[in-house]
Parts: sequence; C-alpha cells; structure tokens
Amino acid sequence: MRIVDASFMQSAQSISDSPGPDVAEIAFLGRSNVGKSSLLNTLTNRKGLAKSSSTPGKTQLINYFNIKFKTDEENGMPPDLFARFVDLPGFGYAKVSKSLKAEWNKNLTNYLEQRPNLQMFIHLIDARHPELEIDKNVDEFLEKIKRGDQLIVHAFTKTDKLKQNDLAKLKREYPEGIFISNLKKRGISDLQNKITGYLFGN
Ligand SMILES: Nc1nc2c(ncn2[C@@H]2O[C@H](COP(=O)(O)OP(=O)(O)OP(=O)(O)O)[C@@H](O)[C@H]2O)c(=O)[nH]1
Ligand SMILES: [Mg+2]
Repeated sequence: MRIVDASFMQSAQSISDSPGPDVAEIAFLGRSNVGKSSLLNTLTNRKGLAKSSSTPGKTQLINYFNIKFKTDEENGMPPDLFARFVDLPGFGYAKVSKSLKAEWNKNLTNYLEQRPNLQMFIHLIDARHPELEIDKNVDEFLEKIKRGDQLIVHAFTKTDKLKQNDLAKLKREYPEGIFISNLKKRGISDLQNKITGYLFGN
C-alpha cells in the first residue's frame, strides 16, 4: 500500500467552513515547529505540499489534503482508496495575541472533539524533549475525548538530532512510538503502514 497522489484541498478556520465529513481524516498535531508540515510532505513525497518554515506559527489554519492510496497487488485492478490528511496549527506558540490564541485553541479543540470522520490523531513530539508538560496535557486531552473508533499515534520527530544511544533509549521507553526523521527520511514507512493498516486493514 502506498500513496500515489496528494493534493491540497482547502483551508478552514473551523468545522463550519470545513469540507463535508465524507472521507476518513488523519490529523497531525503537535507543538509549533515540531515538524508537522514537513512530515506531511515527507509522507506524500511532495516537497512544497504543506508549507513548512523554521519560524514557529507557520500553519495558522486547518489545512485539508486529499490523499490517494493504491495497494501493491500485481494482479487485476485494485481499487483506489482515499483519505484526508489534516495539517493543524501548532500549539504552544506564544508570539500571537492572546485573543487569537484563544480562538485557535477553540477551533482546534472543536475540530478534534467533534469531527465525526476523524480516525487518527498523529501526535508529533520532539524526540529531544519527550516529556514536556504541554505534550502531556495534550495526551490527557486526547485520551479523554478519544472515541472507540479512533487511534492515537505518538510520532517522535527530529530523531536525526539524537545520539544513537539516546534514540535507542527513547525507543525502549516508548515501544509503541514511531521514530521519524524528515531530514533523513527515517520511520516514514512505519508511519505509513500504521495509517493504512488502521484505515484499510493492510
Ligand atoms: N533536523 C530536522 N529538522 C526538521 C525535521 N522535521 C522538520 N524539521 C525542521 O523544523 C522546522 C519546522 O518544521 P515545520 O514542518 O514547519 O513544523 P510545524 O510543526 O508544521 O510548525 P507550525 O506550522 O509552526 O506549527 C523546519 O525548519 C523544518 O525544516 C526533522 O525530522 N529533522
Ligand atoms: Mg506547519
């Protein structure tokens, strides 16, 4: 199973101006600058698809991307399968006004709590700082709102910045985690398999 096509669909401020809930969605969430947009680009193998930047706060809206998958079956014509990846604004970004921050948080939490077709939460965590308070709070929030049909995945990013033995230790501490480097293209097929396995059963 692999991604054969990916395209930007639309941005939205909240659920009310979002597309209809007709396709399974996978939300990428995490602290600002953790590598959400970069991961979307690596997964889809499309460099500029989601806007990434070294300046925190780049992604300011809910951004929807249409993703097409194909199975690797050699025989016959396997059907196309579809999903939507959702790039979300980072949390914990301080350099915006208080009122804007509150609005972001409200729209974000509404999306996470109320979107009926949201199937997976990919929570990105900086591999160098796996124990931040804000990530623990987000985890608690996700565990609290998670429906029976939803899955939370912990994806540790920027693993290229860790020493070998620190990475090995992190892997031992989080055996269910996915360990990503967008820079070195590591862990990408692990995450893709996790996504297609959950959505399509293969
Ligand atoms: N070394 C390294 N740098 C990375 C990796 N992933 C992302 N980056 C860098 O981290 C910075 C932030 O990446 P983005 O993908 O824009 O982060 P984001 O989470 O979308 O940020 P916001 O949209 O602000 O919430 C960029 O400079 C990326 O090049 C990685 O795996 N390794
Ligand atoms: Mg972003």
